[in-house]
Amino acid sequence: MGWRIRRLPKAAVLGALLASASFASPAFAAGTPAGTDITNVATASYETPGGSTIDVDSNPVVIKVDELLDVVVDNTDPGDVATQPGDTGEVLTFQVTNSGNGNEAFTLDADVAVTGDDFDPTLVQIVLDTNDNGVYDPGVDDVYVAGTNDPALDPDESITVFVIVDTPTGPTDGDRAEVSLSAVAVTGSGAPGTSFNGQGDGGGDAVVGTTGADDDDSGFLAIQAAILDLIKSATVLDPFGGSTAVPGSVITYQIVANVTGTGSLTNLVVSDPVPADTAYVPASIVFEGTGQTDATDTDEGSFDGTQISVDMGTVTSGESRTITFQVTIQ
Ligand SMILES: [Ca+2]
Ligand SMILES: [Ca+2]
Ligand SMILES: [Ca+2]
Ligand SMILES: [Ca+2]
Repeated sequence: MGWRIRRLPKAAVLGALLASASFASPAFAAGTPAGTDITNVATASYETPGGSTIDVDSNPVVIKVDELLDVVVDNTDPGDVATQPGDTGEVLTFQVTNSGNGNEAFTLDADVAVTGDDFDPTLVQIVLDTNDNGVYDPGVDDVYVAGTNDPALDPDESITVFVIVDTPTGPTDGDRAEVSLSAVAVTGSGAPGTSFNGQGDGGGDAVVGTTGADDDDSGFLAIQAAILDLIKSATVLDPFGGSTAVPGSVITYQIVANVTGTGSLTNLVVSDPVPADTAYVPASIVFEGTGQTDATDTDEGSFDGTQISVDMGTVTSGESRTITFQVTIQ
């Protein structure tokens, strides 16, 4: 070590070394910032036979902190991103964090052809959350171009990254697709401990950390295709209490809307024209057991003079809705 400590009892030297061995607590998760000089001087003092005190310093030892290259990628979607066959512009969200101790830029790459899943989406683009609001803002957030706007992050700094994909028409309900985003330190990556001489921030070396300066994580698309079945039936009540279809008989039509698959159908509207040779029975629409007015108003049902209509709103898979209405045979 080259200590120049003279005329000191052994215990005094040890005490001085211990006193200087504690460093300030690091402010960053990644540790002391790259380029920081750690300077250490040992001191000692002793009394002369004449009673005066003599102080002795060691030479300073300066150690420059090298740059650790580390990165962490996390998919931050709360679950599978719901999509439907042929849908475009689906958004998967990731967070890229510089877990090293220097400023570092990262090369991003998205893999949409991961195998072992059910289908491959098409990559549209990778987008950086330039306005840092966590939301994909088309035309506002910058489109990422490798080598041009590789995000440069300070230690512990994160950036949100969006991977925009299109869903092909082939997959069916329940199919999933994996989408992976990787980030690699521009200075270098590889086995932990790999050193790039003199390329660290602040003049030290750049050293690959435990992450290999290369990380990736995956998000998933899942096809949620709701399927609608409309089942119609009719019962007849004749003027004699029987079920013959004669003039004057009342036909009660029942329409059941069954939604299966996954996801939901929105703005589901069921209409049925009143058949020729029949007359609509006023105010006969019943939706889910509740009588409806014929007017277009606050309830779900209406009759416009030629057809009945019921606006069911959003119906989730696994649910069904029932309509009945009546006509009289002329
Ligand atoms: Ca750097
Ligand atoms: Ca795939
Ligand atoms: Ca944004
Ligand atoms: Ca109504």
